[in-house]
Amino acid sequence: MASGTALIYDEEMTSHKLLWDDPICDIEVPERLSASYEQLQFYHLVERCVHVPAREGTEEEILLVHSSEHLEVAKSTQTMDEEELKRVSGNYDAFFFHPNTYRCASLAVGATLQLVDSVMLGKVCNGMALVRPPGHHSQRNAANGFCLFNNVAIAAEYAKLKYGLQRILIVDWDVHHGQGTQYIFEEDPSVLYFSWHRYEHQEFWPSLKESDYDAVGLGRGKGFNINLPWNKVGMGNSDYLAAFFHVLLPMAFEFDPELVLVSSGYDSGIGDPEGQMNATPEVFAHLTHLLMQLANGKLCVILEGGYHLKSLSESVCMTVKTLLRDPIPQVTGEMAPCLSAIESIQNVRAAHKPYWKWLMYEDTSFLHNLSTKSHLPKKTNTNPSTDHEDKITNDNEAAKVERFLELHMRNILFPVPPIRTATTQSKASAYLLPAPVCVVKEMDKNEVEALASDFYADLVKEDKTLHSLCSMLAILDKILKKEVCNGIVDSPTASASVGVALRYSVHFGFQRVLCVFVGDMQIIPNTEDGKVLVINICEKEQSGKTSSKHFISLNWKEDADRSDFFSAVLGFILPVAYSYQPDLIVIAVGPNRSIGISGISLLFGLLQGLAESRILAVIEDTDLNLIQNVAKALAGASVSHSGAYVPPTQEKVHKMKILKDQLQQDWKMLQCSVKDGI
Ligand code: Q9C
Ligand code: ZN
Repeated sequence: MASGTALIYDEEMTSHKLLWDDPICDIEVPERLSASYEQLQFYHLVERCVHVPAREGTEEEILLVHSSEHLEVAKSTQTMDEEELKRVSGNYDAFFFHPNTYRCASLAVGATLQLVDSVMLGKVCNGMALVRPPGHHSQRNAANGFCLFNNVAIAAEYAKLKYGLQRILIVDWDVHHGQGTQYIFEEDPSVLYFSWHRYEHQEFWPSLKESDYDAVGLGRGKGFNINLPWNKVGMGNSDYLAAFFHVLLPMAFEFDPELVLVSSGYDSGIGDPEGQMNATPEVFAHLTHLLMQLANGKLCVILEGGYHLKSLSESVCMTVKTLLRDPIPQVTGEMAPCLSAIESIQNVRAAHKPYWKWLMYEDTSFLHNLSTKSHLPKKTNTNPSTDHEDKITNDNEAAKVERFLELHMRNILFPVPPIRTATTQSKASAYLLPAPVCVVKEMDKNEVEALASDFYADLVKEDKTLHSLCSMLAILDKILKKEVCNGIVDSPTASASVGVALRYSVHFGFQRVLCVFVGDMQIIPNTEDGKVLVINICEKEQSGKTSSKHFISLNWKEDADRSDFFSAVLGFILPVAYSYQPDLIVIAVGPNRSIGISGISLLFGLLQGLAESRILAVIEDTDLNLIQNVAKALAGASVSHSGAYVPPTQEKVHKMKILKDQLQQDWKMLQCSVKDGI
């Protein structure tokens, strides 16, 4: 399997610059590129990447998307004087030409295609291209919004042609709508295009009706264009994550792309003058990590917008760090999407219900609201307490941005353990594990006996229990002391091991431990009020155990070889986990598990976004294949699932809805509709 992260940067792309006064275009400066690259150098991320050179895109490649007229106009600007350049630029909405613009735009296309080639040929697993000018506003026959050629759209056509790809996902997290990309693919079912964007009921540039949630694609492309309009400024980390959990990711898993391209604009980040949003740089680590679970990890990130130099460059670093598989920093702030975000999410889900099996059983009885949607900004606010402040003074705003970015500096510099995964040599699993693993010496028996008897005196009387506790505690200790990131232990008595692990971690000082049980296990009741959240995934309801805030029972039985568990992980487990913000995760896999191996790998992969990636896996299962897959997931390998994802049955959707309704006041990231009285 491919490993490594490509980084593409060519200083020449800083030569494209504005030569005259233009208050609309003057934010698209060369420093956007150089500052991002310098920050990558500062964090020593450049030397950890595979350097891939840029090249010029060929005319043939540009013509995959653009008209020959457009190409000829662009070429003709190379020899123009300033006056002529200004005149041609005036033909477009928000674009400027410089004599070297054609050369730069062609390098931007070529750099993007070099990245696609590196990933598709297996030279690297993923990568990022720092390019200028950006691309997603550019259309077949027009420059627009600082964009001349649509780098990402060309890359998608190129990948289809050169590698025969049939399903490509484009995720556009830039704060502007990539209307250019939408127009290019709106009739094409082989490219799924997702964009969220500042919209404000069509008040915000480019102010198009077709940027709204009801533009779902045309003809054979119906259902393959997803617009999530933000109707308020101030959207933050939880709004973005909710959009991924409740809209993009389920669609993406059902679509099952062979390659993921990101139109990676950071004007959706905090401090940006265009976006006016609140998401901190850490959120881009999470978004990147979530997308790394698709397409076997084949992820190409291509720069689009981003105009606050500090916010932009820190967010670029977060993205590259995540591509390199460093632990994921925690997101800050209360985890609850705002009302306006929930409204948008609900609307796009309803609009897409006819096209996605996963949405088939959605309740859309509120649909009459949609037909009366207003194109005027709503001045009234039905629930101000859950909404962002509309107006903040500029002084406050700047200070707040500085504070956030300072906080972020602590996050990005947190130490990276040199070794990711710890295990003991107790079983055959050790030599099956992918490197790098750290084999830990078991803890001394007497020490453990003393330790565990504090908590569970009768447990340690049994010799095999004591033995497995020795292994588990040795590993847990390394995780708690941050010597390793995660660990895996096989235990004949998983529930006992987990019971002790939870007590030990809370004793150590952890405030929130998320514990996921998969399979039949005797769950030792926890007395650590609120410091442990249990999610129990099993086939049958345990008698007398109904769900409560800190004990959630999710009954889920997967059909053999048909993985429908993704919808429960995305729509339920992740939202609960992100609401809780654990500082450690313990996952126990026991006998009679009702979830297949690919579902379990997915669970491990996705939960690594939390608790700074600290996960202890306790496996009570003799299936070496399972242990191997869990170890792989912990080491950061992407899940390969051979297109086995299927949507859940109506019965399961119904079950999940009841649980969601019961728990969404406690775990607010579950909220994805405004009906039922949020
Ligand atoms: N009144 C990108 O972020 N603003 N482009 C035009 C006209 C243009 C943004 C305002 C913003 C373009 C790649
Ligand atoms: Zn933008």
